[in-house]
Amino acid sequence: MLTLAISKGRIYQDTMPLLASAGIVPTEDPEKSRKLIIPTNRADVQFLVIRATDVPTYVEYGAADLGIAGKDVLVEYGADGLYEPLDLGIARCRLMTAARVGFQPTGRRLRVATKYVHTAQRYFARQGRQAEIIKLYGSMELAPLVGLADCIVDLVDTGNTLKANGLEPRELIMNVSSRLVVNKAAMKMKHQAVSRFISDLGGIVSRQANLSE
Ligand code: PRT
Ligand code: MG
Repeated sequence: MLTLAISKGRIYQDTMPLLASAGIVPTEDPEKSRKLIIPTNRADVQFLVIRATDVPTYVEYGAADLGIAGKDVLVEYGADGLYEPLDLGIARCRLMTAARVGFQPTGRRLRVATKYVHTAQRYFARQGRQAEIIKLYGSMELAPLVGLADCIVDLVDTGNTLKANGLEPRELIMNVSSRLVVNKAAMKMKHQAVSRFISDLGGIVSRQANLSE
C-alpha cells in the first residue's frame, strides 16, 4: 500500500489531474466527503486528506509514504528529514514581504507579522536586518492596518488580496510551487512502488511543462 498525504483546496485541485493522468483516481471527492482516508481506484494507493502544514509531519514520521506540499510549507517546517524528488510546478505563488502603500521603514526594529516565523527570521537575519517576528495564524493583511506590525510575510499570487487591503508587495523571499515529498524509510522499504510512482508522475509533469512552453 502507498499512502499519499495531500491537503484540500488548491493543491488538491491542481494535483488530481496529474494523478488521473497517472491512472490514480479517488473513489470519493474529499471536498465533499467527511472521510480523512480516501481510497482510490487502485487497491494499492490511498490518500490522507490533512491540513497543508501537517503534510511534512505525516511524511517525515512515515504515517504517509508520500506527500504533496508547497515549498513555503516545506521550508518553514525544515524538511531535512524528507526526500523532495519532484517539483510538480502547480499552485505557484511567491512568498513576499508586503507593507502599506508608501510605508517607509524608520530606524527602529521592523515588526513583521507572519505565519512563516522561521522563514522570515532567516530572511531578515541573512540580510543583517533587525526584525521582531510576530506569529499569526491567518489574515496577516490586517496586521499593518491596525498597527500590529510594520509589514507582513505572506504568499502572493495575483496581488489582489494585498491591493484590497491597501498593501503592496515589496521584497521577494522565494518562488513557491508544490513538491512531491517522500519518507526516507519508504524510499528503501517500498523502493519499487515508490520509484515507479515518482517516475510516472515525473513523466506527466515534464510532458505538461513541454506542452505549455
Ligand atoms: O486554508 P487552510 O488554513 O486550511 O490551509 P492553507 O492556507 O495552508 O492551505 P491553502 O490550500 O490555502 O494553501 C496551500 C498551499 O497553496 C500553500 O502552502 C501554497 O504553497 C499554495 N498557494 C499557492 C497558495 C496561494 N497560491 C495563495 N495565493 N496559498 C495561499 N494563497 C493565499 C495567500 O495566503 C493570500 O491570502 O491567497 C491570498 C493571495 O492571493 P492573491 O491572488 O490575492 O495574491
Ligand atoms: Mg488558506
